[in-house]
Amino acid sequence: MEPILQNLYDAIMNGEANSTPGLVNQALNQGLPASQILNEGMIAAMNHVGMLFEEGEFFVPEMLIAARAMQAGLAVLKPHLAEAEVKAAGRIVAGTVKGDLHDIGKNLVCMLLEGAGFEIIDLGTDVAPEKFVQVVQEGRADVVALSALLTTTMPNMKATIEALNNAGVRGNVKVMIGGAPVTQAYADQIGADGYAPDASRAVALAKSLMDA
Ligand code: B1M
Repeated sequence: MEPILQNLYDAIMNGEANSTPGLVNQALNQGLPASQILNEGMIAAMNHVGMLFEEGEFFVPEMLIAARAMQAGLAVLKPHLAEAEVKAAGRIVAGTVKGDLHDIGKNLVCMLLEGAGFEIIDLGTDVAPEKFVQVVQEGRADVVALSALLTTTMPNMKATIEALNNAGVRGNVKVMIGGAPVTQAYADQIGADGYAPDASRAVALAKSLMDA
């Protein structure tokens, strides 16, 4: 790995929110592509954090400070990831489902979608089904994008689709889902229109849903 990416990886692992933005800038100044910085330096570090948590070596506070460092780095990387194309590819309402506070992946998906010309309404985390329904009822979205990182909150993706159905607006929008525990099989099972395993494929999926 490039030394600067190793430093960035270590900074995120150690939760150094102060030095992380500077390291992202250094990597950019060295001419490394934003996607390589993101995948090798940043997402890889978060995956390592998750592994250590699973093994009982890290606890919630360590995960939290690593996440803060990641967010600080992402803020610097954002303009380089989101190189705008022609605007108004479609309107997307996005959020992490009810009960779930993980937002790094959802934020990345939103950044790339924005960069691809989509207009984003980001409802944040812990979003109740009714909030998505409200935006759809107001006619403000073509696509509903749901993220979940916990097996225990995945059922709230299904609950959101049911709420859209019950409100009679399911036919007005496409629903796409994603997040580490989510699969294509789950998307099929709950009647979502699409699943994407990562942020760049989420952009391709959103484009194909708009075409369809
Ligand atoms: Co939590 N956490 N966490 N956590 N956390 C995981 C998810 C976990 C896998 C860790 C582990 O055990 N290995 C585990 C879930 C186990 C499970 O359900 N199977 C877990 C747990 C258990 C918990 C708590 C329950 C811990 C506790 O309290 N005992 C708790 C739950 C809180 C809650 O939500 N109610 C909790 C809390 C937290 C923090 C708050 C400390 C923090 C989140 C901070 C934040 O997000 N602001 C945190 C973190 C940081 C993680 C890990 C370490 C990293 C997640 C992350 O940001 N990854 C995570 C372990 C891991 O994932 N390896 C873990 C980087 C991010 C870029 O990837 O989010 O997967 P990801 O997004 C990807 C794709 O999934 C996809 O694109 C993104 C970019 O490529 N994607 C989409 C995501 N959404 C998409 C939507 C789409 C399409 C693609 O379309 C709409």
